[in-house]
Amino acid sequence: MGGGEMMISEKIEEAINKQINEELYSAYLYLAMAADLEKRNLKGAANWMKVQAQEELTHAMKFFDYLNERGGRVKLMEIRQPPFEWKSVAEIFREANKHEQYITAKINELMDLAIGEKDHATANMLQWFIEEQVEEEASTDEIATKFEMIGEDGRGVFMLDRELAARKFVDETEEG
Ligand code: OFO
Repeated sequence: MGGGEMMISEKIEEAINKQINEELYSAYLYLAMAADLEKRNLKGAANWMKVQAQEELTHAMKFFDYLNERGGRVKLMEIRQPPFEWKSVAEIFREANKHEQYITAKINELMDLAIGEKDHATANMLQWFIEEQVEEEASTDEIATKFEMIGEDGRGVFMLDRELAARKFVDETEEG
């Protein structure tokens, strides 16, 4: 922390700690989904979810690093247990999409809080997440919709699974 900077408020510190937990839960949830997809032998879809889980860890770390940078205290909390099985591959991706909508709401709440507290640095950091959430919602919705259209058509599932196998992890938080 440089001299003269305002210490992060307790309210914002607490909210960021909660968000670190939400992001870690997201990783946990997507890993659980990956495990269910592995069980169904959908290796490509499982790969997509594993990459998603890795992304969530980078989101948690972005908040972790930010809080430290602002002189706040990181307090790790218990991560709740995610479900371990779903009805279908379509349901898995639809649930992932619903979860992303929930996370978007959390990010928006954080932004409202930062604005309310006139904490411009936090609002600026959150801007990255606001944009990221648009992408997160869009990608999960697109895949869920495709699986819903394909339904039980084995050929279609096979093709889409192959497409999802191509996803590779890139740490998007590193670009600022
Ligand atoms: Fe962290 O974006 Fe998904 O949850």
